[in-house]
Amino acid sequence: MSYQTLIVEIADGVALIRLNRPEALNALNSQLLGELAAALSTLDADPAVRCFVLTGSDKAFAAGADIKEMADKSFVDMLKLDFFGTEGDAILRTRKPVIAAVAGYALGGGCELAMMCDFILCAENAKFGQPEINLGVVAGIGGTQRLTRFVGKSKSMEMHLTGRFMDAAEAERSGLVSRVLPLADLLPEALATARKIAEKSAIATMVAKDCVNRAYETTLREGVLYERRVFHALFATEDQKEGMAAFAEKRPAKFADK
Ligand code: CO8
Repeated sequence: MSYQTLIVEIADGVALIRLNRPEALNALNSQLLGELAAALSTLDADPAVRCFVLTGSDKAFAAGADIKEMADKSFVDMLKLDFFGTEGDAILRTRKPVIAAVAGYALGGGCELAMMCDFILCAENAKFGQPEINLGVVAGIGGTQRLTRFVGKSKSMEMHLTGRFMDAAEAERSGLVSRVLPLADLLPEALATARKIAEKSAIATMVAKDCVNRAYETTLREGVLYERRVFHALFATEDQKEGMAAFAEKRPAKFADK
């Protein structure tokens, strides 16, 4: 696989995908989005990959959708292109865990892309924002919905109405990111976290991801019922037998994804 706007490296069960349009602070144009969707769906089916890390540069995870590409589009153009519709679906369909490692700007579509990942680790220099209001538009790939679920209505509304940025400390305080790290530690720690996930049963990680995501899609009662059924179902796997036997025998588990 070779890409013009991404750098992809696979090691120890982890696929590191780096957004690579430094000249535009990784602005998401259709080429990058198409390549990202293709890479994720190809690698999601690759048994050598058990977890993803999605990152950008030290200066920008992504500074939003590519404003220059969008500027002259009409309503009909956007409707026909379904800009980011298909690509966004490909990201959300990824069954293996995806960690966003955010340094620098994660703005507009960049913030929305990070929020589509399973969790966000960020560097101390991270800046999150939905500044679309300054361009005379609003978030278009889930920002009004996801940011509100992450940080609550008041903060989300303020960010969408004013376009102000949230720094790393505020993002952690508000539940947008799981941890803040010094910039130099961000990628090593994201990769170490991904390797830790890659050691688990791939069946259990897939199911855990599915269950947590249910919390966003359904009522508490339905979500708890769903979790209980899949918990029961995991007792049909060899990995459950191995994991529990390994605990009792005081040894590390060797999962076979069966
Ligand atoms: N699109 C295109 N080019 C960009 C973008 C962008 N979003 N962001 C930065 N660039 C380019 C700049 O134009 C500049 O290029 P050049 O050197 O050719 O002039 C280069 O990247 C470097 O940027 P700056 O010189 O501006 O760097 P600064 O450090 O001075 O500023 C900022 C950094 C604050 C991040 C600034 O670049 C900025 O404000 N960028 C735009 C942020 C923004 O408004 N993002 C939201 C975009 S809209 C969006 O994401 C909608 C998502 C939903 C779409 C779905 C459609 C259905």
